[in-house]
Amino acid sequence: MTNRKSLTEYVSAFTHSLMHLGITDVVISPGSRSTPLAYACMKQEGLTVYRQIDERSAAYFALGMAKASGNPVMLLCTSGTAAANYFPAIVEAYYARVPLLVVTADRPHELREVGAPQAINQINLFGSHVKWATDLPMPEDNNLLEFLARHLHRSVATAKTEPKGPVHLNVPFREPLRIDFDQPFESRGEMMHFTGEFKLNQETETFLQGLLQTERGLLVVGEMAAPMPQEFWQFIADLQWPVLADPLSNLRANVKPEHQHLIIDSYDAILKSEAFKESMAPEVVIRIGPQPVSKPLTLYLAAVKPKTYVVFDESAMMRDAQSVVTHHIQSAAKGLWQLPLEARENNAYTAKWQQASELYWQLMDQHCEKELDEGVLAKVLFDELEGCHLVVSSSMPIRDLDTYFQTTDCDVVVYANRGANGIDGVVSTAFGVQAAVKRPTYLLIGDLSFLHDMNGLIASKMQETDLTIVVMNNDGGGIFSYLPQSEEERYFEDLFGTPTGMNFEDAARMYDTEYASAKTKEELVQALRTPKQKAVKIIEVFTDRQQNVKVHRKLWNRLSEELSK
Ligand code: TPP
Repeated sequence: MTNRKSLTEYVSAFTHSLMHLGITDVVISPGSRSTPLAYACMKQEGLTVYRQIDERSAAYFALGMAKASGNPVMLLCTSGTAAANYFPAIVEAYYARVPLLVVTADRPHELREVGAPQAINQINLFGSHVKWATDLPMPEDNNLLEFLARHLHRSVATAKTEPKGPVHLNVPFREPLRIDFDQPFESRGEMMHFTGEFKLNQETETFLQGLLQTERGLLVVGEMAAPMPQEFWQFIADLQWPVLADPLSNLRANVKPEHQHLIIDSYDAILKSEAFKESMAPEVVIRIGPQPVSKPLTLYLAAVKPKTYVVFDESAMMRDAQSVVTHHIQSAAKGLWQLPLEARENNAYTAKWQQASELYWQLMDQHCEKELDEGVLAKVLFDELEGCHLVVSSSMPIRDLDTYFQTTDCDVVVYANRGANGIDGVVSTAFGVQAAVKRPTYLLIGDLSFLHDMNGLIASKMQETDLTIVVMNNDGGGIFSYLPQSEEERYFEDLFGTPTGMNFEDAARMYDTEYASAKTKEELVQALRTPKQKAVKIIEVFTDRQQNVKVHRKLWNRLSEELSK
């Protein structure tokens, strides 16, 4: 039997090591088997505990926090299906490279696989979707504490090493599970940890310097975790290549007016025009970050097959779904902008991209003036944002972000779950982002995605928050109307449209959030500008799926016409 003294010492050493390793946030879901660690986390000075009763939401909450802070967040739950509910968020964290420390409490070894209640096989439960998994030993009365400290050190270091990701610690506890709150803890010393900088070697530098001489070059920037430093902006100002900035690159907001013309934020639309594409093939493409959201860009690069397509990626698993990358530089992206570069003049190739982009935004202004659809309403939201974070869901919200979010000097930081593109857990991700940044946060989400994680709203009952949720309610999955399935009427609504006929006013009442609805641009502006009285506000925007497709296509057709002139 584990005695209370050893148990207390073990969990105190556990949380003490977490502090030493720089873990500051823990998300706990209630359950009995995790009791000793849950108590220790509550007791540990410097650790902030967040709570969420639904483990699926809890894991997405932790994911949102870790995404926004860049620091691993610890999850703690009891044994059984509680642990299994972490899985979707772990998958997302793995592919999106977000550091998580997933701690699942377990039965002691003699109660595994023998029919004991709430006992499932938790060893390697998350399979190949974690960077490392281990089953810790029982907290017995022996000399385990140094071993525990080293395992925690390895866990946190693994989660934080690029490519970052989740690590799973399975921790068995034997009853009784209560600890002694008054037992003092004396650390036996922690291991110190230092890291080194990875630098490009001379050969790589020379190679890149050669490529940068071309005038027909494109710099593609995928999702970026942190705002770019001043050095980056100087580099692209000197380079004078078009910078195709994914909506998650965070290069479209907080951009000084003198740099805004360097950012091409309309390529997703421009590259739908055959006339434009024909004359604009690049000689060299350099990409930092993952593949952008834009399908037209992906298809374009796959079709052009640039002679030189360089990707900076710290991981050996370099992201290249189209097999078009010709050079993988296994390094942090900053290796690129740290290259010395002489300032160039604006060239004709870049100027053409910039002119097309200017034309796009002029047409967009006219379009938004005249038309009303989900995209136009999304733009109303984007134009209202300042001094906040924005989380967007998968499906049309991320695409609307790509189409309608114009480069601005306003302070908006954007996140989405693009590791596995799920429509699940998005409400909780937004709460997690808010908890990490402690700023007003907005969430743009479709009705099905919102339904998927409505229980995420429980987070507002457990800790302070400040979240405005704009639900685009088009009564079902709007994205499918843009896909080839929509050409076949049979079963379309049954299998893809999946209307539910639901609206969220009653849900708002149930979760005690503020509620407003909007059908027009003016109503949405008013709902956004009316000061929020409660921690969470749901603004439900009613749109029509068929109308959305019609209006979207009008925009593309008009742009194509203008670009072919
Ligand atoms: N289940 C998960 C967890 N993730 C997915 N990406 C899907 C299913 C497939 N899927 C992609 S988009 C979509 C579905 C079911 C519809 C989303 O509808 P909604 O959230 O209302 O957004 P809209 O398409 O209307 O923009």
